[in-house]
Amino acid sequence: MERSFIMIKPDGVQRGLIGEVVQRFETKGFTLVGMKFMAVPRDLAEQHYDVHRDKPFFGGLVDFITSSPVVAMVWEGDGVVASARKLIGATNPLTAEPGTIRGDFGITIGRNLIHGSDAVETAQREIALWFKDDELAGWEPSLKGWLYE
Ligand code: D4T
Repeated sequence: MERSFIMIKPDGVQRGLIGEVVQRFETKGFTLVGMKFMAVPRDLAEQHYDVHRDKPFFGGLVDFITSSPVVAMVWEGDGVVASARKLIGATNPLTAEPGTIRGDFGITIGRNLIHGSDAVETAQREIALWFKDDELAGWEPSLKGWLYE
């Protein structure tokens, strides 16, 4: 079953949006298989955003992600990677559609609340970066038959 790495960034935690974000993924029907509340070491933040290393916003982005705790999560379900990106909304919260997490709660790109893997391969890399195997708990929700035909 497909998995995605989802992180509530420091602004989402500071603004008290952990429950709101988790609820959106739960009520959509996805399954939580890993979750930890953590301070992010600088080298982990740099590895996570390695593709942006040469961008002008890289330093500020790493400063931001390491400034205050985050909630790192792994969610599972059919098509979860693309669906999570839709639930999250466009990178810039000002242009993100209402009804999405960024569209409902954000204003500026440097405070866009949440991260979601952008492809299945990226998700695999990010999950391996943030979680050890024994920190993930695969399980079968008893309501699976009411979510999938
Ligand atoms: P993440 O990776 O955080 O889920 O965001 P996106 O996938 O939606 O967007 P991204 O990789 O292009 O950007 C990563 C991260 O950098 C911040 N950012 C981005 C920024 O502060 N200034 C910028 O100009 C851009 C493009 C926001 C998200």
